[in-house]
Amino acid sequence: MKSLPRKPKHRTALLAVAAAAFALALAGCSRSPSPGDAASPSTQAPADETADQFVARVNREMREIYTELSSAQWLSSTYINGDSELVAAKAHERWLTRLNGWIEQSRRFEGQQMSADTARAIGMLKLMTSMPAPRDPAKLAELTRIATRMEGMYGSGTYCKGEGEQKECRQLGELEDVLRNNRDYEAQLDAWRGWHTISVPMREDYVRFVQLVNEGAKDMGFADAGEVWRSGYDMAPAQIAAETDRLWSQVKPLYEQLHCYARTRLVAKYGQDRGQVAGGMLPAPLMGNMWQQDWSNLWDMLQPYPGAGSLDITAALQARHRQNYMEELERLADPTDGAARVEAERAAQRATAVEMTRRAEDFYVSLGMPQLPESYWEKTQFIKPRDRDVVCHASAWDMNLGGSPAGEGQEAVGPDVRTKMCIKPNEEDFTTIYHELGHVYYYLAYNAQPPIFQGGAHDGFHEAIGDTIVLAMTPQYLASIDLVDAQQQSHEALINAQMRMALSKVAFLPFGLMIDRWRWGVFDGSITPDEYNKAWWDLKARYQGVAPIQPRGEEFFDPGAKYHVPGNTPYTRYFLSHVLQFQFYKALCDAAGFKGPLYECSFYGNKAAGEKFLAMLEQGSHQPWQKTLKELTGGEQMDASAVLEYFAPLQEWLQQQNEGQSCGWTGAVATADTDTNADREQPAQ
Ligand code: X8Z
Ligand code: ZN
Repeated sequence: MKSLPRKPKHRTALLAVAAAAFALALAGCSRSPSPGDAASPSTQAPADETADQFVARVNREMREIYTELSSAQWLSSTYINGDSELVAAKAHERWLTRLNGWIEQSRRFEGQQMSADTARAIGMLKLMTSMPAPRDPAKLAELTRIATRMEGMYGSGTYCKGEGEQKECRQLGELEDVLRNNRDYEAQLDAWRGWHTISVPMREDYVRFVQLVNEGAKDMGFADAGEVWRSGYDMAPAQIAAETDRLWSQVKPLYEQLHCYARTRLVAKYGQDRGQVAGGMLPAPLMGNMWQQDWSNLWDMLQPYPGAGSLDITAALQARHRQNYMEELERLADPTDGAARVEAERAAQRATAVEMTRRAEDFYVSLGMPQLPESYWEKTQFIKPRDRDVVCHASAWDMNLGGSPAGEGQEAVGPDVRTKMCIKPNEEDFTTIYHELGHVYYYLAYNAQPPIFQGGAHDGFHEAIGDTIVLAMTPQYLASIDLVDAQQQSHEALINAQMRMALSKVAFLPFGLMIDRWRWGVFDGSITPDEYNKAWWDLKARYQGVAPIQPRGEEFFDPGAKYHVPGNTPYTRYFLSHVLQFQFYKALCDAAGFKGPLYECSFYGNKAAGEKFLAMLEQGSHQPWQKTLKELTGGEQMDASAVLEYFAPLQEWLQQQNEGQSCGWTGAVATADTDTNADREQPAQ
């Protein structure tokens, strides 16, 4: 589910914080409500109901209607066509209508005395969706149609070139493979530009979408939809914006060093003209990733000490895949049968994906967490289906909020959790599985909470769980599972290991910020539709120091080529997660009694660390996140000093490497407009 109702993965939130979360997340039990009922905004609210009774009823009703929403959204994400789109939009319409009804009913209790829990639950209702919907039923329905359509456009996005017999069509996965593996300049440009054609037709829908969610936000008493998003952090909305600035200023010097080093290497590879863009920025199509959010795929170019501690996880996974394929071939009655060989290849892909997922599950189980339920293995989408379009962007789903106990005449229903990915045997997908299982274990851990509190402490917590485990995937851990060779202990090997982590974690930080800087500006009107693309590239320049190699004018809609924009998933959560995960990691290393330097710690197999982690997950969002953070780490603030502690050896090494270079960038961005400057004021707040 998503954002609100949608993908849970992100969803985390459920609550107040969570806003989105829940959208889906809820659900359960029961049989499906009649559509008429669900669509009525004010379903029987007893006149003499107390606030406590109201919250209990909302929790009950949520469970009742949630499964319809999650099932419809699962279908529309795993089988994109006009029918599934229609069904998902309708289910979402019913959900948002009901949510608006609860919010309306809750106004009766304004100013009344009530318990802290009840007040929190009521406050969270308004934050439960990242898609605040207008009260006007026609507009609400229009909103859900647009949202479903945009996500379908992203999932089915296809770039074709050539005519007739020469025509060649590729989807995101194939275009990403080019950026991942092919260092040919023209091939990368073509793949990058090609993917950015798919979002051009979304622009009009997005403009309308913004009008509609803003109307919904105003109906609820917020200034705009961005303010709704910023209200889920147990602090004033303006304060979370300032918090992200503070955290960014802590880590920015480290990012600038990494940027400088990457630029030197790119220039060495492609030359002065092609290896950088005017002002010293990095060329967007050459960073190994469609959005320049993770530079791990440039390992061949950026590896500090080739040969000192090989960390080629992708090669090891591909070898496993080949082995699985050979085994499938051996089972064939006629190994020359072409069709049977194709089936064998599919079976091997699935087997490899399942093996990778089992490996990730094993880490959680080693901490004392339960095995995933059997239904997870039956219902998960592991690989890309051949016969239909799906949304490949990875997500984790809680289909029924933990199921429900047996009622009169009803059987107990267990939790139904799933992930949806198009797994390939490479390092990026391998770590993404660990990330997704973090969401799944969070769902399972907080399923005992009432539906309204089934969310992350805040949405950044939800994103940080699996990534905390990824930090514990040290070279020693990877060697222990036979993915890399036994590791040498040397400074060179350490720097290699740190670089591997930095290309994913440090490179991400400014990207994690800029997306919502853009959307906050779009929602508050400081970025208008006639400058959507310009503002996007201004922010890319300002925060990431990344630029396209040729002007990208308003005939494009480049934000729509990033999943979370058409999918309407708030993105600040990922920035926060990239800070919090280091805090969690440090706390769990302490719990495990680890005494060495932070970057060497793996708590794989440590039950004391696992117990502490699980205790945090079980809290869900029933209390302010500051309290939950304190219980785990001893502090109540998000703080990037653990990031800096972790990367201290690399930062020192980078400074040496960059000596004599003039680092940093200025921002004359290659948009159609030439007055763009990376240093201009940020659009939103
Ligand atoms: O969207 C995701 C996850 C699902 S919550 C795969 N991530 C962000 C992205 O891909 O843009 C994880 C890291 C950032
Ligand atoms: Zn996630």
